Amino acid sequence: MDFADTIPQLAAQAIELPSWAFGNSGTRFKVFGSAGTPRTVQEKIADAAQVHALTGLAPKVALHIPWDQVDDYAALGRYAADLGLALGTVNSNTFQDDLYKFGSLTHTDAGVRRKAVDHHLECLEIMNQTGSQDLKIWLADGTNYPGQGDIRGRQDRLHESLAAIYDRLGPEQRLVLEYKFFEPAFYHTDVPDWGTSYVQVSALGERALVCLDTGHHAPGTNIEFIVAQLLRLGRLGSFDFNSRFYADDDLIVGAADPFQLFRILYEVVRGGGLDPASGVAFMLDQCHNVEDKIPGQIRSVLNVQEMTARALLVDTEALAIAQEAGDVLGANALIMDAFYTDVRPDLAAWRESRGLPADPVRAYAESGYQTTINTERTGGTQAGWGA
Ligand code: PSV
Ligand code: MN
Repeated sequence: MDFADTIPQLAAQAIELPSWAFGNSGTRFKVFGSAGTPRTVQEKIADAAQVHALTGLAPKVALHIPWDQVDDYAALGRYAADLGLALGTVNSNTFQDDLYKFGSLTHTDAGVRRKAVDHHLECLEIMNQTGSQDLKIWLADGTNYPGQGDIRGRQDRLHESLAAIYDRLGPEQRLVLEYKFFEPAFYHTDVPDWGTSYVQVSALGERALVCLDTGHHAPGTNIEFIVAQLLRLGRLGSFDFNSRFYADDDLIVGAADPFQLFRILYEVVRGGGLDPASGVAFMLDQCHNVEDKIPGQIRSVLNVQEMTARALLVDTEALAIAQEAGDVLGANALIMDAFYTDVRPDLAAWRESRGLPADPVRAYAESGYQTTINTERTGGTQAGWGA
């Protein structure tokens, strides 16, 4: 394939931005504030609109509830639409309330489970107003010590709670269950891996799917294998893209290991996941702790686009022949040829042909937007991860 052949698929690519990427974030040691940080969800959406305007790649913003709570979600949807965006995935949050110290959907106390289920029903109500398709569930549930909880009983209760939520999905809505191998619980986590998520969502029904966060695996995990398997099973609902060196680092996607991102996207292409009809949602789940947030998000969507373009360049016919012939090095060379192809000049020219800046990061720096928000956004409380 030449670059020109990849354009129809690149043109259909849409990456959802997380509202929380625009707020201040940090580690348990320090959250640094920065000039121009949004104080409201409306300001977060306005910042996300900059990313889309300069890249043409990010038409949706995901919300996190209660961080992005407002009185009128339909009005928030209209506000986003006026800026050229739609509201996307709604993320629930049962990890910051004292009530959930020992679990939420898995808790032994039926009253706590009820509260956690009700929170998800509230998220579904918000989705009805915003027109969002996906309810994304990530649970902090787990235990820190052997014997602390009944691991098996927790799985049973998780199923019951998820079923109560699934029952209330609208006909166009989906439930996506995200897994994470550790943190904040360290001995066991109730949804630690894709297999557990797959088992739980399969028991619910066809509109329950797995969310794969690229930062949620042990070092050395072959994530592209998981992508291939979930696509094969028809259960890959969405990605949370980010990158990691050590743990759930939430760094810019493709920054730590662009080759891994390429390999993941190659399996997406191979499994038909780029086709919008596949229903795979591409989301970022990142925080920008020390770098500027808007250019950080611009860099992120460009990284996904660049590795998608390279993945599309793999000569799949020649690869199939090499694989069948047992030509190990020949097959590997075909993958590496695509990975080492610098698509940036072609992407820049293609962007310009559509009226977008050749270099969106530079265009943002020259736009004056950052200076404007730095001076205008004074007073109020800056939004942060968790607020
Ligand atoms: C958990 O680490 C997670 O990846 C989930 O997607 C949360 O909703 C998100 O991070 C919050 O940043
Ligand atoms: Mn995530």
